[in-house]
Amino acid sequence: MDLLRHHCLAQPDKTAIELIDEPPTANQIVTYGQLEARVLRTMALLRALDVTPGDRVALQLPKRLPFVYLHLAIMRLGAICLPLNTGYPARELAYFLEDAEARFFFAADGAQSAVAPILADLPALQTCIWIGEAEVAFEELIAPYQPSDATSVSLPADPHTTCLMIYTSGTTGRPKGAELTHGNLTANLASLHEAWGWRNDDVLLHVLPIFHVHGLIVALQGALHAGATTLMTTRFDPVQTLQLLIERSCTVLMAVPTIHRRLVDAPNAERYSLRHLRLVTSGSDRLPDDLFKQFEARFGVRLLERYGMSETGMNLSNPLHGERRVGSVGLPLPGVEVRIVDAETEQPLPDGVVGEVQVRGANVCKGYWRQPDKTAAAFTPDGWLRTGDLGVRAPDGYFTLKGRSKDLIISGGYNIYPPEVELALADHPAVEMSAVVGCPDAEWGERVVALVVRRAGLAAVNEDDLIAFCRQRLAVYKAPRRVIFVDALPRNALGKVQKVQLRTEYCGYESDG
Ligand code: MCA
Repeated sequence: MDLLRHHCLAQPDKTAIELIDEPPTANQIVTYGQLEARVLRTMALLRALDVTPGDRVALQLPKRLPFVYLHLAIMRLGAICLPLNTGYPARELAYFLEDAEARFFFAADGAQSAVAPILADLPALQTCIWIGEAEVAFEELIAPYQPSDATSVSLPADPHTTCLMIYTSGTTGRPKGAELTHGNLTANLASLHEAWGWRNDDVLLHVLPIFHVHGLIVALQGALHAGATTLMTTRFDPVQTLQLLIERSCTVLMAVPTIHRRLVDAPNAERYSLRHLRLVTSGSDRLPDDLFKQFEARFGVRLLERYGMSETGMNLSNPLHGERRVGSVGLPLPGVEVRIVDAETEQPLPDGVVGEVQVRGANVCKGYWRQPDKTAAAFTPDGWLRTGDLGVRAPDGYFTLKGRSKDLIISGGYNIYPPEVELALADHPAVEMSAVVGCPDAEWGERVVALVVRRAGLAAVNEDDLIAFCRQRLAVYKAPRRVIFVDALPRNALGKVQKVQLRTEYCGYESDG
C-alpha cells in the first residue's frame, strides 16, 4: 500500500486506471496523482462520517472507480473493507451486513428500493450512503472534504490489522468472513510481483469482478503496486476483450477458465494473435487440459495456471520462465509453504501420493471473523491452513490438484456451497429434502443441480418453480440450473447423503421423478 502511495507521488501523470465505459459515455482516466488525491478526499469523507479503525465498511457497488477509491481509503484508515457481490439479493446481503456488524454501507443508488427494507433490522449499521452510477456523482460527494491530517495518509503501522474481509463458506454452516490483514496482502503482492515479474510499463486488461481476492487484490492491486496501467472493463465481453488486448497493446490478462473458454470460442477468434501478452493467468477453478492446449493453439500464448483461495491469496503458480505444465498449478510462490498431508494423521506424505493441501506463510489470513472455533478447526497447531483441497506433489516440486475433500461446487470461478442452496430449497413448502451437487459443464466447469424429494401431496411443484424460488433468495449464480425430482436420497449407515453416488447417477440427468 505504501508502495502504491510512492507511485502516486513519483509518477503523478501516469494513467493508473482507465475505466472502459459502455458507450455513449466516454472512458474515464484516473492518473496516479488523481488516484492519490481522490483516495485522500475519500478518507476525509469517511472520517467525517466517523469511520474509525476496525469498523467494517461494506461496499456493494458496481465495478467502477468509486469502488476503488473507497476500497483503498477504507484500508488506509485502518478500517475493514467488506466487498460484496453485486448479485446478492437483499436476503443474502442482510446476512453479511449483520454477521460482520457493518457500521457503514455504501450501495448503488439503483438498489435502494430493494435493499432499504432490510437496513432497519441491522442495529450495528450506522450509516448507509447511496452512490449514483456516474463517477461525477462521487467526485461531487468527496469534493468538499479536504484531506487534513498529514500523519494519517500512510498505512496503519500494525501489519496484523485486518483490512479486508471476504466471506467464504464451508460444507456446513453459514458463510464466514476470512480476515485478511495488511501484512497478508503486502506479503502476497510482493510474492506475485517477484514471481510474475510485474513491470512498471505493464498494461493489465481487467475483466474480472472486483469483489473477490482474484479481481481486487491479485489483478487490480497487483497492477497498482507495480505502478502499471489498468484498463478496467465494467463487465466481461469476449470480443471487446480480444480487441482491447490488441488495440491497446495490453501485456497482462488475468481470468478464469470460463472466460478463457469464451475467448477461444469467440467469433473469428482465429484472427487474433495474443503473442504480445507477456502474462495470461488462469485461476479460481481447474483449467481443463484441452482448454490449455486450445488457448495456446489459437492465440499463441501458454496460459499460466495458479492456485489460491480467499483465505490466502495466491499460493502456487506455474513459473513465468520455465515449464508451464499442463494440468499442474505449479510451484509454491516465494515465502509460501505448501505441503501434502494424510487427511487423517496430518503427517506429510511422500511425493506422488495424494493428500490434503496445507498452506503456511505470511499471506495466510488470521482466521474467521468472530468464529474462534472455526478458526481453530481450520489450522493445525503449528499454523498450517487446512485447505480442504486434495493434491499431489511431483518429485520436481510441481503440485497438481486432485479434487476437493469438501463438496464445494465451482461454477465460472465462483464458489458455491451446497448447504446454502439446500437451505434455500428447504424454505419451499413442497420440498421435503434436497441434495445439491455440481455436475461437469463444458462452459462453467460445474453447474448446480438439485435432487429434490417432494413433500407428500405437494407434487404439483415443478422444476421452474424451484429454480425461480432459489433465484429470489440467492445470487443467480448459486441457483440450480436443473432440479431433478427423486423418491429418496441415498444415505450411508450414518444417515449422510451420498453425494458421490448422486453425481454418478444423476449428472447424466436420468431422473426417476
Ligand atoms: C454469471 N452467471 C453465472 C455465473 N456468472 N452462473 C453460474 N456461475 C457463474 N460464475 C449467471 C448470470 O447471472 C446469468 O444469469 C447467466 O449465468 C449467464 O450470464 P452471462 O452473461 O453468460 O455471465 P457473465 O455475466 O458473462 O459472467 C460469466 C463470468 C463471471 C464472466 C465467467 O462468472 C465471472 O466474472 N467469473 C469470475 C469469478 C471470479 O472472479 N472468481 C474469483 C473468486 P441469468 O440466467 O439471469 O441470465 S475465487 C478467488 O478470488 C480466489 C482467491 C482465486 O483463487 O482466484
